[in-house]
Amino acid sequence: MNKKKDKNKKLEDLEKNQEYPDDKDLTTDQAVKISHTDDSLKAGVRGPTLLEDFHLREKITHFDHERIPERIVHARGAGAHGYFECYQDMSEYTRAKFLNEKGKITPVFVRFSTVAGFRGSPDTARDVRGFATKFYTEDGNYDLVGNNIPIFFIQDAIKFPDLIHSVKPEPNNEIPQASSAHDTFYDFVVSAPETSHMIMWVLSDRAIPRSYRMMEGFSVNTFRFLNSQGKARFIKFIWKPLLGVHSLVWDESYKLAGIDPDFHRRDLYEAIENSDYPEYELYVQMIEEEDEHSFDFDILDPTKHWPEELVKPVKIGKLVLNRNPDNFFAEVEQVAFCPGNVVPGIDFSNDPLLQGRLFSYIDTQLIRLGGPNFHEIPINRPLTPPHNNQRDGYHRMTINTGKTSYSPNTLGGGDPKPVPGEEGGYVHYAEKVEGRKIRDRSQKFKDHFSQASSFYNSMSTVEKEHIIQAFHFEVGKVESEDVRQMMVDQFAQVDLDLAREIADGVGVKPPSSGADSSKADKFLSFSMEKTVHDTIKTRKIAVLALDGFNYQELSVMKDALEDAGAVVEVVSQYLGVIKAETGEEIKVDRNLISSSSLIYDAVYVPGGKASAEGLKKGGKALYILNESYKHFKAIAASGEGVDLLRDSNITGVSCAGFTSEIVADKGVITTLNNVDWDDFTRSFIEAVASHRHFDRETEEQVPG
Ligand code: HDE
Repeated sequence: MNKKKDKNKKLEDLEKNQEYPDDKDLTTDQAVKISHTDDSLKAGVRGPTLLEDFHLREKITHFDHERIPERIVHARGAGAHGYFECYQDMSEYTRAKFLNEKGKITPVFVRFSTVAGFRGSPDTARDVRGFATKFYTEDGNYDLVGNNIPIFFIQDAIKFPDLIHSVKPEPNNEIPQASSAHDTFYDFVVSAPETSHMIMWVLSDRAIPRSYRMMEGFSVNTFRFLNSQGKARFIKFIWKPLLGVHSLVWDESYKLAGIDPDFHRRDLYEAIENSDYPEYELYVQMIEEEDEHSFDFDILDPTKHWPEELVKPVKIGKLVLNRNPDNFFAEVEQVAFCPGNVVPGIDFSNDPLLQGRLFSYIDTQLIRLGGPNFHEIPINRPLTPPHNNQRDGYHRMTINTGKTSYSPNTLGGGDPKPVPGEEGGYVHYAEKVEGRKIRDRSQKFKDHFSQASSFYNSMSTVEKEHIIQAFHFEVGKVESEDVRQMMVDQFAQVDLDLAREIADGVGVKPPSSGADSSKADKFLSFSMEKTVHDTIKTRKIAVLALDGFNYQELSVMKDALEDAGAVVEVVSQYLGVIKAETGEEIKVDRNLISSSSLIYDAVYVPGGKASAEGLKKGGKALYILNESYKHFKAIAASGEGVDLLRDSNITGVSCAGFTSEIVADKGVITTLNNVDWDDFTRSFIEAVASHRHFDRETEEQVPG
């Protein structure tokens, strides 16, 4: 025995004193250093390649196996690391330790995603966004796997495969990619009217967010908080972004799919690299067990929202995303969320959608990540290693020691042992359940339209207009006239006028009767109109200039915007530098050919005769202005820059005349000269902060 120990010690010493390849040395997977990698081993320079080339074989074999199946839904995504800070001790409601101490910090990893598209599909498709958070808590990992829309399409998990089959590309020709605008999806919608409420949200601007950093996140399903006395409450979670909830407009979203399919991924990555860390506050809505039946809707029905006006959200903490992943595959692709990953203090409800989800996520990881040991992949590991008798299987990393892998045991001292509830072990809520086995749903689940009408009634005029346009686009792409007619008839139960508008746009008969949504409850929290409009932090603004620009104007504006937290890019004909009319030079960030109004929130054209004249010639600058106008973005111009604006197709607004005035008209801010520059920059900043100027909506549209 001692001899064996002695031998092991010698081996350890030997290992310590060896010379190993350092991390700059190229080696095989067996750590053999490689002396030549650019040619395979051949019998003569023009001879056949030899099978004994282990370096070639290993490299190609590994490459052949690089792909894993993409997620069946939410395949397209982006992720970030960060932390969660608890604002207040919530132990009155939950024993979850990460919520039991003011100021407590918990590391997190978040993955945002779209649902329908393949892994390489465009970020800006009209779709629900996933917002999944893994909290690495001291109680173990807790996953809050939510979406940016507070409800869902269906009420029961058994219909999920049908829903997804209908929205995915059609099976005969695999068209269309990342789009719900096709026959099978709307055929499902009219066949399953429970989808109506969700369709209203998905056809609203919520489904085309400006940024992952500017959307809410919702748990959707009903969970429970459980305190240490065993008292339970029904809960839903909400994430609210500090930058407010903002969207693109549809024309912009689908063009962005071509201009920059990575738009949201890039936006998240760049914000974190610039230390503009995305921040969200976590709120919880709580309903006492005794109030379970006090609402018009069933609180277990995932197609129903708990309006904030009825169930006030309590702010409980903040999420900060402050680190980009080092390796997309290892972290973003391999992260495995599951709504069933809960910690003591958080429990489930009987929401039938949630119950099915509890099964689905682990099941999908088994195929996607190749076996039952995906919790050992670094991104999925809890902070402390797990201890249990699970063993072996594909890709097992842990080397379990000892010979007992069963419980109870005496040979291993009985370890690992269960931990009683009062010492931190998970205890399920002792809910009393009884009932007959039945395939049915409760009566309130069967009201599919009240909240959909309420949602429509809560929208502003512009939001309603955008919903109608979205119906025209989506249903307009449905080839089956029957399905188009059934869509109109179904949505007459949400609002008769809405259905008539849809009918006009998609060429079917308008309904003669239907619901009047103006009589439905109005909840302002459904609308995005009242969101944050007082900051331009992280907004991207293009400055269009060529040689001969006015240095004073450009630099004052650039400084003011950057001081307010915006990201300013100088866009010019070519990369390099441009020279002002007074001789100063400034670096160009992007050339005109690679730029587009779509990647900016706003645009500014400084004066300088040669610069403005030159910009008129190519057409691209005029196009950028037109398109920015069409997409309701803030525009500013000064000096001769105003001429450029006048030469564009923008006719619906007034520009500064020949006096020293500042004219602000529907988000277009102009001045000729000699004005108070503080006032000018402030007006532009306010216009950018407003996000979009929908008062242009009724103006004649410019081409763009
Ligand atoms: Fe998911 N969902 N889902 N889902 N879900 C998946 O799990 C599923 C639902 C959500 O970034 C899959 O790991 C069923 C609602 C997000 O990795 C899969 C049902 C909500 C993500 C799955 C639902 C979500 C997923 C596919 C109906 C909002 C991406 C890959 C019962 C609360 C997580 C995977 C990530 C992913 C099943 C409905 C959110 C197949 C069966 C409702 C954010 O397991």
